Amino acid sequence: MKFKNYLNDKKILIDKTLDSVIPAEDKDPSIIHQAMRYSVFGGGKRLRPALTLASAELLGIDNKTAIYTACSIELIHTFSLIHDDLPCMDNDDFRRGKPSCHKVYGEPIALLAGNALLVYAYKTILKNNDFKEIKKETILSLIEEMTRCVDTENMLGGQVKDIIQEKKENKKEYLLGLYKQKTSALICAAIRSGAILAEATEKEMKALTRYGECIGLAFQITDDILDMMQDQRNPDKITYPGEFGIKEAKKDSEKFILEALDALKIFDDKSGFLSGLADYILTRQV
Ligand code: GRG
Repeated sequence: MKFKNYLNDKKILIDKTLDSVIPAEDKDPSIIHQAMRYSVFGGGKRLRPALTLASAELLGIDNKTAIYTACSIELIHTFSLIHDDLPCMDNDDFRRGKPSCHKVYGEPIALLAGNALLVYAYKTILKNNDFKEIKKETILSLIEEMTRCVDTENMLGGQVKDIIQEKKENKKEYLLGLYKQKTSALICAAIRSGAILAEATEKEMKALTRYGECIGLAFQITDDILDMMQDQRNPDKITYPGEFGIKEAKKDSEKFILEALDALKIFDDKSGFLSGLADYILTRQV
């Protein structure tokens, strides 16, 4: 199946499940549930949960068994976007072409909606307890993976570096380290979580981890290129294309994609969506 068709297909199941795990809009206190839903159903591409479903599927686990794990990753992603847009962070008035959460609901509610989504990510991953086929040790490993990708060595640390923007001698090494934490960590956790559910071998896990890290780096570099081309770049921030130019940024992004595709070779031709995503990153416009 083509990458776009696969993604559209998975989006239906992902959206339906997300709808079932977040409280209804009119549930008291309704304002926070409205804010959570505004951001979760605000037009996200659902790449991360689709990656969880795809890596699980690659290793023989069906979508039904992997769906709560996939959705918990999307909830963390949405949490990070709400907080990233806040005035004390990137101060972005728009997200996906619509007013950001704090512009609609105000800063205090947006902050709390972000916090609530993290809590619901944990509630959602714990729903795996309903599946007899998933061992308790596997659920613990999933929680460990999810917690690690958010910690101060990963997303939180990456966001700190993004804010304080230290001056470093080797800017490329510094920026790649920051992107690894800020962006690759969650993408990697999405892919690895599918593999954890499937009790992947060490060799499979190593290959998928390398794939995830490379895809994440290429994804963030491309995101920065798109921001720069659409004149949405924050001039106070150092970014890959800002420092090294669009041409070099594109060249390095392609290098990471090739490395990601190389990592998939051990799966022969079974990794359709994962290799399709690699191609998509290089050509994406949104
Ligand atoms: C502790 C989870 C956590 C977060 C706090 C705010 C923060 C620390 C981290 C921010 C990380 C961040 C926003 C990274 C940018 C990643 C990125 C390129 C997001 C855009 O991803 P898409 O295009 O989003 O997949 P859609 O809109 O499709 O959902």
